[in-house]
Amino acid sequence: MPVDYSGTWDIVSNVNFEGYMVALGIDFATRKIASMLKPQKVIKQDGDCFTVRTFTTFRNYESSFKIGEEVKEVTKGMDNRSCQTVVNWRNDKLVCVQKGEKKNRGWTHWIYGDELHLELTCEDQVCKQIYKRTL
Ligand code: VL7
Repeated sequence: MPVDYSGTWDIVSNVNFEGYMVALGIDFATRKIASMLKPQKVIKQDGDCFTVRTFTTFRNYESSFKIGEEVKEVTKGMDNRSCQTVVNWRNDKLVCVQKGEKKNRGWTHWIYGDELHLELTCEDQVCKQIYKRTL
């Protein structure tokens, strides 16, 4: 059985979110608000088609993608940049490359036991988040 990311996931840890936001050029005031947030991910997976919704009390973000298909992504409500974005499988991991103005930008998701892991990368900064399924 292939891995299924579908579900509702609540953040339980968030390491170096600040460094990631600085690398994206997010201003001080927005970083102070964003650092307090407890994002929830709602993921719908239908084969190789995904919708990932990130909800917070401040802003929400949604991305839809099909594995291997490059799409234009505008990171609206985050740093508001345009990227050429593609997500691929690497074994059971979801590996996203966000090509654009920022070097080395992307994210990787994987599931470890009952945890959803996420690494967000921009330039030399890596933010590591862990989510658990809502009960
Ligand atoms: C990554 C936000 C910080 C601006 C607001 C904070 C609002 C919630 O890329 C993401 O998810 C991927 C992988 O799951 C799928 O789309 C969302 C959120 C990081 C970066 C920028 C701070 C302002 C946070 C939307």
